[in-house]
Amino acid sequence: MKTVGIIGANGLVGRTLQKEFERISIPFKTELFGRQDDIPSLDAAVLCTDNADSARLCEELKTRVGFLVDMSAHFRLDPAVPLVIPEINPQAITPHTRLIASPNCTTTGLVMTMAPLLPKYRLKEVFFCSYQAISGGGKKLLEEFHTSGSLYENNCVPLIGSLQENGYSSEELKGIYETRKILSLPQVKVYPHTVRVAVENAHSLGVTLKAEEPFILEEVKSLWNAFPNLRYSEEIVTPKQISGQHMTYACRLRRDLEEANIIHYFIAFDNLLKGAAMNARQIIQLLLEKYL
Ligand code: 2RA
Repeated sequence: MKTVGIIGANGLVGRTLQKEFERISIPFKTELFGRQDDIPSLDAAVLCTDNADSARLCEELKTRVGFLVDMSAHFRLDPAVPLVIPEINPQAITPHTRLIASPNCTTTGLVMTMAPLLPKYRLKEVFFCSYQAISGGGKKLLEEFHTSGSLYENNCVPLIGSLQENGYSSEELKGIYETRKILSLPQVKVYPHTVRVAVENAHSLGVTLKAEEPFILEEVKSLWNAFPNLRYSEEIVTPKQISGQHMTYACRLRRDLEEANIIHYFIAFDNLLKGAAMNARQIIQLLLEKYL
């Protein structure tokens, strides 16, 4: 029986991943590790660690672990490392791949709604404003949120990650560059604005999307509903409602009042599931089916 390790098993993503592995009956053994533990030889491992630990562990483990799935941002933009969402670009994993990066949670929700449209529409530009849950910031932020007087209490905080010299936040830059890489659309223009809101779990985004062609709303809805793990809802969908669910939801689709090649919509998804642990579990399943 194959053995898959979860490294950083005590963080929010690590714990959610344990539950994901328990939920599905797949034939492998799971072993749990802290980020400082000695790691034995494994068939595969998911690194639920920060950039620095992931960089160190990938180097250390490359001869002992068959496949590494990294949840941090460290390798995501490395051209030699596939950045994979199994519904979108499983083909990015080749027989030679040993290290796979799992994307940023906000980018994941966004591209889940862009990818299904690509066969019909040439997407040119996307603007989004995110309403990101506290759980996306990890266990410490969640604890801080539950402490009275927290900056996040009853608030919206328009900075996620670190502020860069160009005025963008690191989270916004991930939205730009990871979107281009996952969708293989190096020219697509991405206008991100990321905000942390006083919601415990599940991210949401307001999105404006521009294509070369005029959008047909019923066609967009059908393309979304035919895509795995994505649903269009005619009712409004809120993060609180869908927290704990595996689907990414879109709602409030409308065509721009002046330009037929622009649509606006809202999406909500569980950032710890499709935005992180579910995506990692799907990558492991894909590896088991094809390469392990
Ligand atoms: C966040 N996307 O919500 C980030 C990291 N997981 O903070």
